[in-house]
Amino acid sequence: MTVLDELYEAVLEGDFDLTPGLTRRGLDAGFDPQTLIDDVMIPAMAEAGRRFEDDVYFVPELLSSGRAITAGLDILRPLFAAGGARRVGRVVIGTVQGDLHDIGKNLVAVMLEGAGFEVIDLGTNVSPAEVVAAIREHRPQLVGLSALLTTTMLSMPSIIEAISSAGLRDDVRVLVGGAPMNEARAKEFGADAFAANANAAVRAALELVGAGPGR
Ligand code: B12
Repeated sequence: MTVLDELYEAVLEGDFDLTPGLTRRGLDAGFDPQTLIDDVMIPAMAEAGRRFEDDVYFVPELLSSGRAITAGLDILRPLFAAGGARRVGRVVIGTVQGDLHDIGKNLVAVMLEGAGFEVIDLGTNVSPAEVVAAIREHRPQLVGLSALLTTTMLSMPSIIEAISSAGLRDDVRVLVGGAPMNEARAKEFGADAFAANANAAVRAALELVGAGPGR
């Protein structure tokens, strides 16, 4: 079994004690962080999700896989941050109110850091008032909102309305994502853009702050 297979198994099996060491071994073997995320960690998490949906995994197993991928990402995060020497902008990101899913949001945050953004991560279950307060405090160019539930995604328009009511809508662009989201919903909710995955999120974020390719 290669180190990549072992890392895949560790995330899938929720072996969060093993993931950091295996992630380091993957780096030592010459694999770049992006490969470890795109080709190993995300597919393992996706398989854990499929097992959950097929009633093979239940909440505890899924939580362990979530902890395992997070432990691996923690090893990679400094490398991404170091790579992003050029500062392209500041982003406030969070998972919306009522929603505790943070694996995808954390991935997006890590990759935005890698692309040169300063990321202020508000965590999960973030209220409209918290987003408004964070915009006032940190003055970001971009706000990223994540929702994984069809019920909680309905907090997105409330957050965007709160930003408008606070007179801050012209100061920030709003980028949204998460499994139940799509272009049409993003538009309906008043967001500026939608991205379906972390790579697309980086492209959209760079575009929104005017630092896209070619500028
Ligand atoms: C892991 C998981 C959990 C874990 C979360 C652990 C954690 N720390 O995040 C736990 C066990 C806690 C959990 C709980 C619940 N979950 Co859950 N969960 C999942 C699961 C299996 C995987 C989600 C995941 O992490 N995917 C991997 C990541 C990498 O993908 P992602 O989140 O989609 O993120 C990518 C993109 O969406 C995008 N993206 C994400 N955020 C952002 C933000 C921005 C700004 C941008 C641009 C892009 C972007 O980029 C990411 C990276 O590529 C999904 C099923 C699924 N296939 O999505 C169900 C799922 C989301 N859960 C579901 C449900 C119902 C629940 C619960 C209500 C209880 C239950 N019955 O299981 C609770 C709710 C808790 C709460 N209040 O939030 C349902 C939602 C149904 C719906 N349509 O509303 C799903 C779809 C499963 C299902 N089919 O029933 N869950």
